[in-house]
Amino acid sequence: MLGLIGVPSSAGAHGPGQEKAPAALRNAGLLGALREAGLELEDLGDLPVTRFQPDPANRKRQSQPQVIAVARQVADRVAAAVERDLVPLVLGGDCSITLGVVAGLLRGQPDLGLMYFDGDADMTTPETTHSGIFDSMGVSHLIGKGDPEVARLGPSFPLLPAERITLFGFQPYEVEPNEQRLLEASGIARYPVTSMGDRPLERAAEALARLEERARAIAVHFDVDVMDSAEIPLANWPHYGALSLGDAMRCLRVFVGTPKLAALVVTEINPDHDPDGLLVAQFVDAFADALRPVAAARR
Ligand SMILES: [Mn+2]
Repeated sequence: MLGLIGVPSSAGAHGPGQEKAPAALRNAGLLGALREAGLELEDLGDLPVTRFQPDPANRKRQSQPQVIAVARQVADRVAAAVERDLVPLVLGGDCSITLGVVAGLLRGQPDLGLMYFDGDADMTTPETTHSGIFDSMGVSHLIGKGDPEVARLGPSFPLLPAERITLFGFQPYEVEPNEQRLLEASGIARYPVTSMGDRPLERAAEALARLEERARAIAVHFDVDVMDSAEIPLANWPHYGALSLGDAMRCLRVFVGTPKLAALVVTEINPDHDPDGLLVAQFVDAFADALRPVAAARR
């Protein structure tokens, strides 16, 4: 059974908006759509709202205390859900919440792997960032780089070894030169969107199989910016030349079909980009459909 946890936070974002996503998804009927798709789920409610605030005094680590506070709360909620044998479905919120999800899962499952399905590599650090925004620094902190307090959010350090992280769907032109250097040195498995040609599903299956060999449990991080903003402009930070909505959802279906699924995190939906609610509704339908394999696996 899934345990739904809303994380209405834009603490680590480039601006406000994403803190509205859990409510927007609920209002668009996400829970009903998931149940209609055959999923059993328990609603564990939302964390308190944390809205983006600029932090001009800390240009390279904006809102670090807020990012940490949210991630700690997420970790506690996730760990409590796992203790009750629920698979957390975490609705963000900006990408920095995945640090909290991983930290929470690690309490019960040290051999965790992460499928990072995202339009970015998120490998900047306070040393290399131009913005100081933590949602573009998540993966570097998972592997122990960057801000020591953020990197030490969980029960292990680093939170994850590089060989148990796979980046899938990032757009190479979004990766900055310093980020690229860290990425290459890390040895993290990489599946840029530009390497997929017309076979994204085969690439997804291959990426998952490789990660399954190295991890006993797998968390899936799904940033909606892995989808083309020219088709579905929901992501907080637009991405073009990304996967189509259909291909992204088919890849997601592959990832959540793993028998090792430990959690699913959905990030970077900004409902301010969707004043009529039409895109969120479209997303909810496609997302619930992509999660059908989870229902089948858990009957
Ligand atoms: Mn992203």
